[in-house]
Amino acid sequence: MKNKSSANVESLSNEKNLETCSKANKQSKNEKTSENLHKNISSKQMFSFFMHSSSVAIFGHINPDADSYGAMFALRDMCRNMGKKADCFAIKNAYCFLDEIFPLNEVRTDFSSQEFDLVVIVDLNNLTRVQTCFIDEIKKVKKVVNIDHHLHDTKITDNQIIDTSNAACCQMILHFMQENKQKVTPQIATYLWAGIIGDTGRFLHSNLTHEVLIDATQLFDLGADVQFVYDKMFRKNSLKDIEIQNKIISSTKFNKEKTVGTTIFTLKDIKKMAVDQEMIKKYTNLIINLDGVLASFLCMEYLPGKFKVSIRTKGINAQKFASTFGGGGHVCASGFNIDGNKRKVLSASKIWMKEILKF
Ligand SMILES: [Mn+2]
Repeated sequence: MKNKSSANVESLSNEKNLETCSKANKQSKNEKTSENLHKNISSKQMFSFFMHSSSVAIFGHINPDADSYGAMFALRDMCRNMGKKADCFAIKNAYCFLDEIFPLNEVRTDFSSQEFDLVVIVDLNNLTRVQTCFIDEIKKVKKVVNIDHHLHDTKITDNQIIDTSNAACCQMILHFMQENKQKVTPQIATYLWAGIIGDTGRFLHSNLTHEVLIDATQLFDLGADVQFVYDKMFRKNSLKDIEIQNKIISSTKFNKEKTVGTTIFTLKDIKKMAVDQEMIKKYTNLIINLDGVLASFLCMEYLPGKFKVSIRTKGINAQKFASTFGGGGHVCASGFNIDGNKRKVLSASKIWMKEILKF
């Protein structure tokens, strides 16, 4: 089944059930090694691309999360405040809390390379992570810049700032705006706050650093609407949420030692429960948060016969494991795609559950 998998590189999604990351990630955090800073251009050089453009198109990753949208909308507003035309491009997921935090009705899907002279790509650093329908048109644009915090093995452009010591891309946007003396309005601060809260699981994940707290404090002081973001993200539980947690707890298959678990949601399950995939994704960490569990797989059918597998780990390199299936992400939160039906995924998962303990 390995050869049938396709790229699905996970971001740390914002989740109600908070995540514990691996020791491996703890070791690497906050170290600005040469590996973290991949031949970056300076903040000033990056800003000159913005200065010398009149129209800016901004892209984040597939299945955008709060960090992706936060970085996109903050840069969009920065550009507009500089008197430029700027728009965010994305394919939205089903209506969810993100629609209530970000003006997703303003997101565009009709990207044309002729309309923009600068393309900005945030929160990803591999073109396969951009929504497929935009890629060909992006390649026609001469000026492309990239700001990101993921581990990477490919690059989109030489005009990049990659720093994996940041827990959220939104931190990098905050630094970028401050270094270039751009006003962080309360609205922009709220977008950036949402991104940091999303990617750190409201300061729970092991990617939490001194810098995250400093940046968060700054955003608080700049007028970020902290309670608004918390209300939308964490205080909107419904009976459906309980049903989903119930289903996960009752259907997860564990190994003998109860250290690895696999949960499968088929399209039929999702339809029967009358929920959407975004609602289920909020509980990606439910199993890994159990005491004693070292790894979990949440396999969700998103198109008939096509599954997204979200891996969560403690002390195991999920990113390396996912990369053997053409996926990727973070050390403690990664993913890959796989084709097949429920029976096939279940039988493959028995192998994953053994193999992942070796990573
Ligand atoms: Mn991110």
